[in-house]
Amino acid sequence: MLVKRYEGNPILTKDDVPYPVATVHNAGVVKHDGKYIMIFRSHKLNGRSILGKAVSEDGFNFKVDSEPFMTPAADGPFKEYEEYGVEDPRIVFIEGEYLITYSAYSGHGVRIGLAKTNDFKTVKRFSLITEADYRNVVIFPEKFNGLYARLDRPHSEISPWSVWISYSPDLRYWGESKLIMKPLKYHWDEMKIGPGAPPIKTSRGWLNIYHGVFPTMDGCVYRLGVALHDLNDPSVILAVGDEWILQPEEVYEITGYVHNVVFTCGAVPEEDGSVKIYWGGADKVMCAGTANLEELADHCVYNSRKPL
Ligand code: BMA
Repeated sequence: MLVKRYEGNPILTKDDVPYPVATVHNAGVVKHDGKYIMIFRSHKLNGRSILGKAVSEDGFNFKVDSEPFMTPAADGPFKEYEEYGVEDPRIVFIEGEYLITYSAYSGHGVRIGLAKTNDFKTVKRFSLITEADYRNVVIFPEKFNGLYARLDRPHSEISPWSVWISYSPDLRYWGESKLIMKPLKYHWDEMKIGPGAPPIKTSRGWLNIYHGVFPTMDGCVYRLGVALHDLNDPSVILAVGDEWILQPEEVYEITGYVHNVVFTCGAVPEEDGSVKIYWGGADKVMCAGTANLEELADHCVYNSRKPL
């Protein structure tokens, strides 16, 4: 098994949150000042989402702040686009600051907001960096030829939901977009794919842990897979593991708010070559597991399917 589930799963549930929520899931996680910081999504009891913060010494035992970290903007240009909630945060550290990309929902659709923080005490919204309908934006933790790079997943009925790359000089204006990976017909990720955790740098390439969706008579199944991007040119996908690395198997992944879902927004590489992967179980609880970065790269390379 490539991903070993933490024996104490789920690591965080609504019962750990000191304000009323129905779920705790789809969290971005980073290491900051020797501690693990988790920014997680919760459904409030009206069905709309907010973001909370939890802190841990060991990456598994988290304590939740007494107040939410981000709620929909109450005024300014973000208000109109966050009316229905803020969801699925990803965090990356680049050039001295943490960037948080999150889904902003409103009656105008779903688009991506970018917020910045240095300390996770205060957070400042920077820009809405896509129009509707986009989800799953992850920013690379390094620049390429002086440009920021991001993976994203536009909504399209013509070409199935696929992964694109775009570049920006300033995090505000994005362009040079290119389609780089598509779902594969009659395969576990045939319906949709989307970036998951921000890409992780390894000696063999950027490791991209993504989610794939398969439609069944009993609804959709969300699983995780892994792809390897070229270190110097992340628009080049070197290999994609043909098989998933994680699928809903435990009770807390099979039943919950939405059943049969494992969905990642964050993974933390460690100095010993392991990686802690965090995922939402059935859109209701937070789970963690560990994997080995070399083994994940092997998984991409030794039984690879084509990205396009
Ligand atoms: C996606 C997003 C995720 C969610 C997943 C499974 O479309 O809404 O936040 O985890 O569906 O319900």
